Amino acid sequence: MSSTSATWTSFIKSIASYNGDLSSLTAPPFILSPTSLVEYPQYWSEHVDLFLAPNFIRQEANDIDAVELKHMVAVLRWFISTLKSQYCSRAESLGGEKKPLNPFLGELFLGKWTDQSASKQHGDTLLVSEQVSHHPPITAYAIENKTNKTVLQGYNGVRAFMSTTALNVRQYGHALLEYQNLKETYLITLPPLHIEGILMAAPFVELEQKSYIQSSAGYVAVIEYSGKGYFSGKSNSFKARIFKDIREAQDKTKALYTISGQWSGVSKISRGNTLASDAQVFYDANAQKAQPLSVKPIEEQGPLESRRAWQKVADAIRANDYNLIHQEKSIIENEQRELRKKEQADNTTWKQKFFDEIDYKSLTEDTDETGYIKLAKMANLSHKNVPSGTKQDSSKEQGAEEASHWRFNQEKFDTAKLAF
Ligand code: 0T9
Repeated sequence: MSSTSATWTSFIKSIASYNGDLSSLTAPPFILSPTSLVEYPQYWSEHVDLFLAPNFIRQEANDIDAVELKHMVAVLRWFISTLKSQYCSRAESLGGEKKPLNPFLGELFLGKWTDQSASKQHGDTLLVSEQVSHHPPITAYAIENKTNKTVLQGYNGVRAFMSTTALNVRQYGHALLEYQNLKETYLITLPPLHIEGILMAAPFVELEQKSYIQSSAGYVAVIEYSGKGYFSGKSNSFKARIFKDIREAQDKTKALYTISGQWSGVSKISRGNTLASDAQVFYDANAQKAQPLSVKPIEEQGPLESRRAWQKVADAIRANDYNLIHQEKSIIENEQRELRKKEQADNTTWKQKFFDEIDYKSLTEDTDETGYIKLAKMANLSHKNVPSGTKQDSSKEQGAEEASHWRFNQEKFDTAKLAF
């Protein structure tokens, strides 16, 4: 334990002078995860049934709610169901939050969820995830169900700053969820978070502030996060409200629905602005088992596929062999350096496989096929290069640059005819 605490102390010192570049952090082996960050998009769809659920919701004769509102409630339920996978799964499987492997440029992660529904109306759902940038690190992903014409696409990058006790993390990017049969699209922003427990060498994630889900039908969900010691006193708490539109969201009493509880446990839902004493269960994270995706055996994977590329490093991490970790990592890093040198000499750049960086300077509401600009405006959100969920009129957005955003190239993906 004493050697552990010594390396941990020096690690803490290195984070204290941390400059925002995650690759510069050299952490002791026991805090390393054998999984690359390029795998994390799988957490969006470990509850495939909820992801596809809106497709199966119909307007009923005695409905009080418009069908688009029913869809929004279902999308919110799916979103809440992703949080435990996204933010608690390392704590559950590895005993605490771990530092993921820093993906190399062009790294891929492919997998699928097979249809396990009783109705067999779900069909298979595919995940393609690609490291589209190394400096700064950005992962882009698409999750596609062709049977139900449902596509989630997004990209993600983080910036982190150490305060005295916690690592504060801001996410850049967003997700767009399209139900093509329903002709509805949803913009999803990514919440800020911080890593607590670092001083005690027992790190865990806590979400903070807000995130938004804006429906193309107008409805908007505002989700507020809190941890231990806030309004409910419990960790992983949230309160979400659904409004008719963003104007109504100025006044909480206008909420159509309120959902409150723990995203890693039970949450409840009521109509209106407060949770009634007889509120129905909205989602119970412990009652719904996550369905992990299936990935081809390593021997059948291509050289850019994450688990194949990192296999030796991952084995060294599992064996707790610090020298071997370092040795195997260096091989990958040197290869990457050589590749970049060669590109420079040849006057070329790396070509991303399935995603394009779209320059939004030249796009308008009408020419942006994804509907992102429109949805961001509907939610009063900035579409510039600012942390996800930044409001349009906030001080941070004033001087910010117009951003480029990473978009899924369906055509390239279809022509590649990948075998999953
Ligand atoms: C997108 C998610 C993100 C990635 C991770 C901050 C973090 C890297 C980014 C934001 C996913 O959709 C959701 C979940 C967890 C986030 C990670 C938690 C974490 O600790 C790491 C950072 C880079 C570290 O590893 C810091 C080192 C160490 C002190 C923590 C163990």
